[in-house]
Amino acid sequence: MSRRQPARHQSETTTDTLETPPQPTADTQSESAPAQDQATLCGPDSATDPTISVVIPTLNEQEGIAICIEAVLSAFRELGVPGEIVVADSSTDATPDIARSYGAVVTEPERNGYGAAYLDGFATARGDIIAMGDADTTYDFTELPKLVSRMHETNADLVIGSRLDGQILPGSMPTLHQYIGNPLLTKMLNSLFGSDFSDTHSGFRVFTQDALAEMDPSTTGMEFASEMLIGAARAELHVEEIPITYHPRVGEAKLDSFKDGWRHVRYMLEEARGTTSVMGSLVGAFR
Ligand SMILES: Nc1nc2c(ncn2[C@@H]2O[C@H](COP(=O)(O)OP(=O)(O)OP(=O)(O)O)[C@@H](O)[C@H]2O)c(=O)[nH]1
Ligand SMILES: [Mg+2]
Repeated sequence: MSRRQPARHQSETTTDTLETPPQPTADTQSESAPAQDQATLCGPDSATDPTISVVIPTLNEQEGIAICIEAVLSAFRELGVPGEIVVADSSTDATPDIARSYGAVVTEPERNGYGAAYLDGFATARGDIIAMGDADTTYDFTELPKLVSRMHETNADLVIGSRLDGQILPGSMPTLHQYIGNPLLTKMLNSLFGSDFSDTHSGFRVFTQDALAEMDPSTTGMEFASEMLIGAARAELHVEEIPITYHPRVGEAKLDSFKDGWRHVRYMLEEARGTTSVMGSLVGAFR
């Protein structure tokens, strides 16, 4: 991975704010969140600046959102810094009500799509550090502190949780994705953009606001995941990867394997056009 001067890291603020305790709705699957969780949560009206913002896109994730938020709250407690949870929601189910009941900031993206949701959430995020991840319990947000620690220890701009270098639990990733789709798409991106990522489709990432400005993503669909990393490679950001455990999803998948896989391929080829010998890179990658 290429290296450059580390991006700015502001010192961590203290955790002296107490927000309104959560009032989970009746349809929340989990137990009530302990009041102490709120000691480090910056809600929508909080005057405290969060150190970290966790941005979660949601499209009908009422089965997973509470579990994810509780894991984030546990991570904030462990990190000992004020944090906010931004849920970029396009749901028609109880997801936004559950998120609000925990004190999350809920935004309503104007456009549909995974990328559009993240763009909306990132625009709202106030923390110097931003974390991103799904609301379907596949990523374990209690692993967040180890990504943040790696960022601080190495002055990284971006830390990626790698499933392919970590543990993929049974039932969490279709065989086609685990052994063909994700490795091939990862290899393709690395070949075209001279990078060395181990899992370009991991959606569990932590980065600085400065790194976000340099990656400058703008796509609205699932190709957003590739676009961010192409931006990171081009900007020669300092990227670190850390093995994570990938868990089975709750709720219905929103990903369309072939349609979304093709969006990534098409996006990569369009981006690479004119900047590199596309055919040469691809032949080299799969020789
Ligand atoms: N707001 C919003 N969120 C979305 C949209 N599409 C997907 N999401 C959310 O983005 C996250 C990633 O979508 P997933 O369906 O989990 O896609 P995936 O992780 O590639 O696929 P799985 O492996 O099946 O989980 C989830 O939290 C979704 O709810 C959308 O159009 N709008
Ligand atoms: Mg998912």
